[in-house]
Amino acid sequence: MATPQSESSYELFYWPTIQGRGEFVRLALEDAAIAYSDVARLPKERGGGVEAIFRVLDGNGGGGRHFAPPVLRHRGGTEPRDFVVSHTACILDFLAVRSTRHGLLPEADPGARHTALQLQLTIADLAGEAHETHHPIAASLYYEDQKDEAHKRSATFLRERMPKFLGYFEAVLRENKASNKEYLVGAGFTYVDLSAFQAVTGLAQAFPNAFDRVRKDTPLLCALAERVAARPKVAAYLGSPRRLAPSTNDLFRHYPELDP
Ligand SMILES: N[C@@H](CCC(=O)N[C@@H](CS)C(=O)NCC(=O)O)C(=O)O
Repeated sequence: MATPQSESSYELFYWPTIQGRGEFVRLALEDAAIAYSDVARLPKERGGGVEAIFRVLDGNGGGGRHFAPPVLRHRGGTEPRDFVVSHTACILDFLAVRSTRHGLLPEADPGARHTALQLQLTIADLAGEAHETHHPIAASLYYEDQKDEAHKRSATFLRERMPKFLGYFEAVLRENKASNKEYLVGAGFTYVDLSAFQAVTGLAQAFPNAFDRVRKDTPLLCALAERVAARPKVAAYLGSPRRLAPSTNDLFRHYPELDP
């Protein structure tokens, strides 16, 4: 198998300098050892750069128009051929269903697909609200231009919404544990566990004080995140240059003033 950064039949189109929503896809590709190109991180001479993202959004990637990255292109497959898909949850569902040998969904349980998708869409909602903590008015404005609103938005997010989201995933894990299941989808490990790791890690990094306050109420979720981080392929990825460092350009951002 080629290394994940080499040319391959899977191509991810995502902003090259941030983890963002692309990271949910990167983690799935890495854990499943699916070879892929992170196209916008390639040099322009090799078809990379952010221009590659705009080409695929504009429908010049061979798979219709797409609203926003991440976008995944699968080239030269047998079924379906040259497929292009956007929206994080759709991409993960596509990857998981396309080949159960990737191990992103349990083979035996057809119901697991929709349980996984429903959980992943809840993570998408959480990601959207986390973004609003620093961009409550408009993504097109600088954080500095919406700081007052960001204070108010992050206060309610940290007081009400983050505990509700994390408490929900904790309750799912608690119920699964009662029947000796250790992952978010009862039937076994799925891509949702990888995304939950990313959400927990992102929130803990962005809001260390607020996260410390919910940690005691979410022991199973925190333990799941640790187990995911220790998966050999995930651990190798996290220690590699492919894993981008957190920053104040990212989806999960640490601004000390928003995390009293
Ligand atoms: N629902 C989409 C949201 C995609 C999204 O918001 N992408 C961001 C980057 S993480 C973006 O570049 N959006 C541009 C825009 O909405 O105009 C998903 O889950 O993938």
